[in-house]
Amino acid sequence: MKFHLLTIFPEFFRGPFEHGVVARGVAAGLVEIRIHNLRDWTSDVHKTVDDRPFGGGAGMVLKPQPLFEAVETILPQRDPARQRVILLSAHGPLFDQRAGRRLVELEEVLLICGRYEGVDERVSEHLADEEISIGNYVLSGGELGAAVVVDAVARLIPGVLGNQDSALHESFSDGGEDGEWILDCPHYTRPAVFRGWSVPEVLLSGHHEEIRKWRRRAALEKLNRLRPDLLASAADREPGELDWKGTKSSHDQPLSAKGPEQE
Ligand code: 9D3
Repeated sequence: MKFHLLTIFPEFFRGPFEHGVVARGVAAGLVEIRIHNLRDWTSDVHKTVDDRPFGGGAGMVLKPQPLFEAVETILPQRDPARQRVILLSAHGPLFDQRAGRRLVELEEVLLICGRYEGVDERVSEHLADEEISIGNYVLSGGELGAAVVVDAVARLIPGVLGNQDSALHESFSDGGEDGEWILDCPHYTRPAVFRGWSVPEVLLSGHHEEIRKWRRRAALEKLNRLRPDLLASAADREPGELDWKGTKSSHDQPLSAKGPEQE
């Protein structure tokens, strides 16, 4: 799968893509990442990519011309079945695991990173196929969002995760439907007692069936405590299996989430 990133900060991506799963996917030839400098599509001596907003107001806006010409050069024939042009923007629908599973079906994704106060609206209207936000907070530009999307999608490409990880993949860490991707039991490693805190006895018992049941229950208890909003959708998907009743409710716990955000 090929990712294109269009940015005014090409150096930004050195770090995130040169480590871990994404770097492994690139090394294995399963992921290709091409970083494009938006300024390569300017024609003035100052390589101007931004301009003042019509109608006045603070800040600068990314000009449409370099963005249109860049996208048209990078993807000269656009095939919506295989390719997608995505504008990272604070206003798009939120990226989530489901969106990641949709994007991994594509062959080529071009991520446009906005900057400054914004991007000329004609990019959203006539150039990008869709917009994506990575969360309800204000970032300074699309680069972090693009790195998040590449990481989340790249690890879904078959073969990118090692054997160890892909085993997890098949149980419940990344797999199926809403909520299930986050369903993960607490993990412990040595020592069995650390500063007086013991590892749950069952994990040391060697009783594999008991361990499996404990892990399922502990995962659900944690989900119910920290993300009751997701538990509801996970419970819908697997009737009967998500026996979370009797686990601690969010109201018992100071760490609890408030539930679905009202924004
Ligand atoms: C403070 C400026 N805002 C006006 C009230 C609008 C605004 C413009 C530009 C907010 C953010 C940005 C830059 N953000 C992104 O390009 C961005 C983003 C984000 O801010 N939040 C979550 N996901 C993303 S993806 C790209």
